[in-house]
Amino acid sequence: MKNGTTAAVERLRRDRNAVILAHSYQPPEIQDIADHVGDSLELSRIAAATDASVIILCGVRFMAETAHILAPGKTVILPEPDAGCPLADCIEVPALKTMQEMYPEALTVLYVNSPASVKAESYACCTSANALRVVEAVPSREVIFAPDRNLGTFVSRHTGKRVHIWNGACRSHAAADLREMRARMEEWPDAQLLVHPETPPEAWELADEVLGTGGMIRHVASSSCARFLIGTEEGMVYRLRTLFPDREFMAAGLIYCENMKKITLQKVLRSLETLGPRVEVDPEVRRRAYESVARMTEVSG
Ligand code: CIZ
Repeated sequence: MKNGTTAAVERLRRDRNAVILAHSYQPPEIQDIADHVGDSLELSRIAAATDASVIILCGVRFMAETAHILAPGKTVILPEPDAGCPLADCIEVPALKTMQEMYPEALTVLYVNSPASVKAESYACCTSANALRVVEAVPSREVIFAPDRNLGTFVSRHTGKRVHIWNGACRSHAAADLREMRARMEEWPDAQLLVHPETPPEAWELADEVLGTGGMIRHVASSSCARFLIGTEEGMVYRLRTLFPDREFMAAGLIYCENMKKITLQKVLRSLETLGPRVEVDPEVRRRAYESVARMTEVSG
């Protein structure tokens, strides 16, 4: 039976013509109530195409900003305004411009985990699902890749481009504990280990596949393996268990993002009641960031 909060969210979502989008790292109760659960690429595409008037973005700030860049006519709401991303916050416009002056031949590819103001200074954005394809498609031999150094290293190893890498990291993924990963591998020797490219390259050496969350879902769907160890934020284990109840999943060590867990059902309900807190990107920043974000959505994951 539905509890009172869930029922109230469902009623108000209809009354407000709202769509609830949740990232795969969100808590189970948010994934369960969402209209769509996915990675940044999927959520961006849905935000751009939806005919809902209100987008409730259950994720972190840069995701809500990206939705507003793509859908400026919509009311975009982040139910917890303090849900930020330390990786996104580690890059600012003046420092990027200094790097661009150092490498004048390079076009800038920006991981979507970045502020709107910095996106406005980039050639193209990407997600972990399409980083290799986006970088390959950029019309320059040299690329500045920011802000995640591990994803940048992955891009540098797997594309033909000369890549200048910004020295930032997702602190949750960068702290992945390799000893714990090895212990889980001993516990489930028949399992495949899937790790995210935001984890350190040493983790990739242990893994069967290095994939973003969308890639993990596609990999499991096409694999005959029964068990998987998951080396990304722990919300993804719930997502995979929901999608594939006939398989087994275990976290390959604790990778936990406290910002992703700040959104609760109560906050979603309050957002539907008050139509806030809104995320609005400054119109001039939006205009300059739009093309870069659109280039990301055009490349397959
Ligand atoms: O692209 C995204 O949504 C992030 C932040 C991770 C992933 O691999 O989905």
